[in-house]
Amino acid sequence: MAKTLVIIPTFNERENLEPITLRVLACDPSVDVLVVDDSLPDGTGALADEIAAREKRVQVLHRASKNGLGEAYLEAFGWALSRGYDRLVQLDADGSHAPEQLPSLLAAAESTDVVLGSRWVPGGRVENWPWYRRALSKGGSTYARLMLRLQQRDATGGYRVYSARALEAMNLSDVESHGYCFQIDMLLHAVRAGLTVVEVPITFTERTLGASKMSGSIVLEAMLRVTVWGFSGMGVSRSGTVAPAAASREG
Ligand SMILES: Nc1nc2c(ncn2[C@@H]2O[C@H](COP(=O)(O)OP(=O)(O)O)[C@@H](O)[C@H]2O)c(=O)[nH]1
Ligand SMILES: [Mg+2]
Repeated sequence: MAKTLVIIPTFNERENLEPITLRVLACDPSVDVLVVDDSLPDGTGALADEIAAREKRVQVLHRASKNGLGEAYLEAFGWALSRGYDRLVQLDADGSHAPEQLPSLLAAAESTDVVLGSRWVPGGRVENWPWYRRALSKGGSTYARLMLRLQQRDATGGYRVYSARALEAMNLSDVESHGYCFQIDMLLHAVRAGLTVVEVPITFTERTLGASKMSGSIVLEAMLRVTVWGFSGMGVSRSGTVAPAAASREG
């Protein structure tokens, strides 16, 4: 059976951590959990250690400072690959991604390299998001799709499954995005590596506890990087293949 790790990034998520971890453990008895905590004295890291002491399937990766979601995930991917995990799941700590939907993502992962939990395909939904977050998410995905010629509808979502084989093929050493642009960066890397990507509808529910870490600088980073990638030919060509300019850049 595939060895699966659910990676939960945390930054100031003390109220959310225990419920989400227990829900993940309950929804699939075969998965392990890795909490990747960017230290903040709100005690999330200490709570993660307490949970890990009780639950054999939970481990914690402590990072010294907050350097963004991208770096936290890259460190976690390296951790997981070096320990022989076959499938790596990304899942937010704040309850927006329902662990109860994990079986449908994992089922899709049986026959594809990358699974995107998608809010913007038929059957996908967003609950309790204010209009501006909805617009930002939909607008961001649409802009990335047009600039980079991606086929996928939800380029910015953070509920995903990667096979270890996919991550190894993706040349992660040149992923530089810090904020949520990391999700677009990863999708672009997957497509450029010729991997198969499938979208599975999810219901995304806005958090009820704690605060979002979304900020103006995160939005700006995504806009700038996607624009630069688009104009420098890093996207996918009209025929759906990697553009020659981009392909040679990789070599
Ligand atoms: N380790 C780590 N986790 C982060 C960082 N920024 C955000 N997160 C986590 O990423 C997930 C999504 O963040 P959130 O603020 O809910 O984003 P939103 O849903 O777009 O508003 C949550 O689990 C956060 O705790 C970071 O810099 N480091
Ligand atoms: Mg959130």
